Amino acid sequence: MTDTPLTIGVLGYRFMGKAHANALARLPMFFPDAPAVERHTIVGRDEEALADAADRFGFTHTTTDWADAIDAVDVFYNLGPNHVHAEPSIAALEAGVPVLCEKPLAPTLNEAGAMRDAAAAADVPACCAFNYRFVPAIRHARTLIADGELGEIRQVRGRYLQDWLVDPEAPWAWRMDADLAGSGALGDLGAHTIDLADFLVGDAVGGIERVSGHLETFVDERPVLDDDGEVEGYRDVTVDDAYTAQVAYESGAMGCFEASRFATGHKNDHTIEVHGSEGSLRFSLERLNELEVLRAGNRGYETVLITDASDPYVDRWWPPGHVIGWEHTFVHENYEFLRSVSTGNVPDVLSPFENGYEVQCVLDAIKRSDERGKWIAP
Ligand code: SOE
Repeated sequence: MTDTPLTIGVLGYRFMGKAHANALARLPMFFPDAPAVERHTIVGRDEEALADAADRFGFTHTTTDWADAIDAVDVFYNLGPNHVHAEPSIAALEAGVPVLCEKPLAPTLNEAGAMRDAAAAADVPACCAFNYRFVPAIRHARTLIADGELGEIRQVRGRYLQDWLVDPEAPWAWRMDADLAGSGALGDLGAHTIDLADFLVGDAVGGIERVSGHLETFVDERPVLDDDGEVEGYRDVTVDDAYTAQVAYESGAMGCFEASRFATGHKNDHTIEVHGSEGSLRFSLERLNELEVLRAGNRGYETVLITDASDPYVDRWWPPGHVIGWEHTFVHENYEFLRSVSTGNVPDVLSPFENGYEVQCVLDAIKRSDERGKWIAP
């Protein structure tokens, strides 16, 4: 591992920019064996906002041209809106620069395929940032399943419920536009659940044989606000506000998935349940330090606090019971990704672009199934 810090370039400085910048800043203190990094260049369109973000997030350079960033750094993070995932990520890979790209990989299957192909042709890590793979409780669940503690896997149930669009006057944003986002709750939230289900039970249930999907848009136009927060007009919502999907796995196991931005009372409730012949488990992001486990012979679930030093990453933080939060998943993810850049070895806890593409195939099949009103093979 060289002593020279890896210079990091980041496209995007809002929500995901802050999550990853925070993660990069935490690494030296909590993961001293991570490669040294320099928060080098931050990319965006608004120079004033960029300068402020660079100052707050500890980046030394800014640019409004992502190509300049790719030329200047060792590693490129694409944290922008979905419609800017493909071109800069492909350009970085063609320049031999490793890429971490936020989920979903792209708005369309074609763009995701081009990203997958660029990653296959490049000799550097290219990963899709599914941060919930890095929750200690999820990793404990994955070990229980892999060790056969649940027996034969029969059903997996995932739901990602939020309520930030219940107000019809909530303003329009890029996540509501099919050309910019690809889909709504399906790609924004469903991508996490489809990936996490595969991460947990994929080895046990095989691939997805067919899907049946249903998408709905409850509010079909929203206000566009000007710089003063005043309504200057209305714009169509061209994506789903909620989706449900049924999945048939090759093993005969069944999947049931849904997401909503209208689930009043649920703020960020990503819940996964797995039922096997010998037991079940249940995880909810709103209680991310806990895992509920039901073992054969027990009458009900037991709630286990996953904060022991033996649990993944926990020993890096605090003693047992001193719980961690949502932001820690990004620290774990950055640690694993940057180590893959430094060593060239991409562990299976990361999601290479090939996996991100497979998730995109499922999202696309769910959307096509809804359009045709029939089961579709991904
Ligand atoms: C949507 O509100 C969102 O920010 C997703 O885009 C993220 O991927 C998810 O982790 C939290 O909710």
